[in-house]
Amino acid sequence: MKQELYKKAIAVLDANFQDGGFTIPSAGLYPFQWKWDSGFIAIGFAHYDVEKAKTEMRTLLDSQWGNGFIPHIVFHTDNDSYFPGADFHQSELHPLSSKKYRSTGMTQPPVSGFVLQEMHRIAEDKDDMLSFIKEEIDKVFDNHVYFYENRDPQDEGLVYIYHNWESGTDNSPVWDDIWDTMNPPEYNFVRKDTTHVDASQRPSKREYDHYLYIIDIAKQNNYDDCKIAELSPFLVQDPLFNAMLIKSNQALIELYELIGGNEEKIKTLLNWQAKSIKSFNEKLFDVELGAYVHYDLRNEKAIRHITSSSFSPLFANIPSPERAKVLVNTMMDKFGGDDRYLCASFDPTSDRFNPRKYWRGPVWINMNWMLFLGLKNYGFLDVAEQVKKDSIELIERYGFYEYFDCRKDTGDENTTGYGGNNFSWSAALFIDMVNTP
Ligand code: 2M8
Repeated sequence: MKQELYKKAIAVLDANFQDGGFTIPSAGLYPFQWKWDSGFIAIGFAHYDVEKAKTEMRTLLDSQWGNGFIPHIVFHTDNDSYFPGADFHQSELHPLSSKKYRSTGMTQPPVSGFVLQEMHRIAEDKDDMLSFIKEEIDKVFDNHVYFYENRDPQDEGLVYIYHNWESGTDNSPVWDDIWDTMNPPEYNFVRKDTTHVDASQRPSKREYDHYLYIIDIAKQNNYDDCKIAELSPFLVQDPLFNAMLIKSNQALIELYELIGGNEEKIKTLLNWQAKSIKSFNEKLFDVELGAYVHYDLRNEKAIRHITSSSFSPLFANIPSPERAKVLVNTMMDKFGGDDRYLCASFDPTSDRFNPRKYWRGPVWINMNWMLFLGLKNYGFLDVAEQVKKDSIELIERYGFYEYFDCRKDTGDENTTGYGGNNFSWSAALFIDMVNTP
């Protein structure tokens, strides 16, 4: 069975790989290249087609802007089955945007550093992979310079995101508190996502109004970072985003050490690391909740909800062993239980939890992959094993879907996986987890 599924995972990835040298997340629903998807996808390819893994990352890093920024979607084609597309985002408004690719003017979690390191770990021919990494690594470093120089206005070592789409966890209930502070206009537009996926599994029209309004503010200011920091109603220090930055910093340090002769960059990275990890632990940990939480920088207050992002610092070695224990207790207490798969994306004990809707509760394979590695790293081997087992079982039961119900019994025998099918990162990270003892 696993053998068959493994072949199917490869078939999903290969079918989603495009002539332009990138992989779409899911046919129909997501027809372009997405930043963090690409990173996870490259890890999957690295197990069986090294050239495709390299191409995926090369293409992504080729979309970098003159200021080091890497966009969240690269619009390689004129496909109009996705909204909002290139004409809405208008990346050309920014003076340093790529002249080669149209893109969005927002980014996504900084996965590239740790992805390069994973590719090196997986590669059989380490020398060959290291030469590839040598060609690309400075682009990732420049991307981190961009973050620390432009996204950290109070010089804390914690970077902000200015849009929920930058978080990757797009309509998490965490953002509801921010939507309450806004009153965007009613936009007239044609949704494309709900022609591919049942509307009950996607964000509402009113939520989209908020998403578009933030982009409009950024566009009115030509995507200028200082103006965005000053004016965006959404300005958040996200634990998942910052954990990935920290994980990638560490990966860059180790890769530069392997390459040799990059002392200045290593020094810079070490300074960022020390400051970021310290602030992360001081500012984002909520002792009462026993978990890391988001911080609303616009309204200067913590957003006190537990999400799967709350546990992502395990992946980046951020908590002390004692704090890691607290985190795992919180996770098992609120998200665990015999009747549930690990790990729901939002606190199942909250009244905002919705097991069917996008980032408001379902299980996501990329989050599980991170938790699996993080838990293992801290020695929580049983829980790590459970996260891996649950991920595989969900895929065996439903297929390579985008997200899954965390309830083992939904009360409806027609339950399927949710969102897009033949979803690339579910396939890619399945391949990686199966290969990781
Ligand atoms: C989802 O986000 C896009 C916008 O970026 C959408 O809903 O249209 C999210 O799950 C995001 O994390 C992911 O990268 C993207 C493509 O898989 O889909």
